[in-house]
Amino acid sequence: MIPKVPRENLLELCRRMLLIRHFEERLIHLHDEERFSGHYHVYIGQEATGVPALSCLERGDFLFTTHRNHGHLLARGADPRRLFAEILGRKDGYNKGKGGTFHLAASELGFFHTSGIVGGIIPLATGTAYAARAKKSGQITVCLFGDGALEEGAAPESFNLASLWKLPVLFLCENNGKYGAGRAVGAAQSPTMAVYPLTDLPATYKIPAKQIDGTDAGAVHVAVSEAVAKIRRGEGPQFIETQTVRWPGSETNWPVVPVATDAAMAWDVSSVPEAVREWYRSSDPVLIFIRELWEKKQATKEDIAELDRDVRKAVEQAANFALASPFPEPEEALKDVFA
Ligand SMILES: Cc1ncc(C[n+]2csc(CCOP(=O)(O)OP(=O)(O)O)c2C)c(N)n1
Ligand SMILES: [Mg+2]
Repeated sequence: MIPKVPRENLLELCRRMLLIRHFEERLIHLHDEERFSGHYHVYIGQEATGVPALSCLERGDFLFTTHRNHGHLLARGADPRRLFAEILGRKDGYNKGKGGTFHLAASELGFFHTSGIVGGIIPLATGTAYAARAKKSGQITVCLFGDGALEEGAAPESFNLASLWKLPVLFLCENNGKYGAGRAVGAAQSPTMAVYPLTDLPATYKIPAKQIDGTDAGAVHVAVSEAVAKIRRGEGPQFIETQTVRWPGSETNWPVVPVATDAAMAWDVSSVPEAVREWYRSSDPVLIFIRELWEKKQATKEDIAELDRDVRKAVEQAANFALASPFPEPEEALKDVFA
């Protein structure tokens, strides 16, 4: 289903999902062209979780994210030029090129820290929730992490305190089926987690927990807006598990683009290589959302094609901006350092 918001908001959600998709496909090519080095991860396949979820937040709220962070920043309205520049280690990046893909911080967007340490942000998010409650600031915290993070001891320790102290935090677990989890809600089981379903873990700590289809933007919007309303009313932490089907391009150690996404694939997947066609036909959250917009008469095929073209152009300009940005001076390494 599509979120119950005005048409212009629906088109903005679509634009952000397409932006994430084209940005990251371009990023993979930049890596293949050796424009940056080191490991990195992409958010492709999870766009219908991050985009509608973060649209439910207020400007001053706090966010924490993981190694799969680019999509979350773009969902929150990050400037793709500064994001590309940061990942490429350039001066015009969000962190002057010193954070890179793994340590992106954009405090103006509420992102204080991105961590590649699986589970590491869960206690940090519990901490900002504690601070906001102590200061009575009304801000809430959203902590975005993967299914693998629940294996870390920091997760249940944080759930315990968050529940005990009724902290204003949403734990949003994006289950992308790394360990063979299925798409059907409730079907996800991990061979490295004794707890099944995953929502039983927060529920043990008396945190209300829901499982939803993470490829359904409308379901995500309903679940997150309800959870956020409860948190703002002082009802304490909430937990949501969104289930997505892992993008075939993320199956290998280094991401690969099996086919360049075109919005028209929402209606015709014949151009998609057969080996990955099923994912694009039935599990691609961006194409599902586009199809729904059209079916519900919120956009014509021409509207979608125009949006797709505009986003591609913006992504190309952003990549060129980043490539033209200088690397930081060597002495920058000694600045912004606390000792
Ligand atoms: C504490 C810690 N242990 C192990 C790793 C290595 N590692 C990197 S990603 C990853 C899997 C994470 O799975 P999940 O949290 O579900 O995120 P996904 O990549 O599936 O989105 C692991 C084990 C790490 N980065 N940090
Ligand atoms: Mg995972």
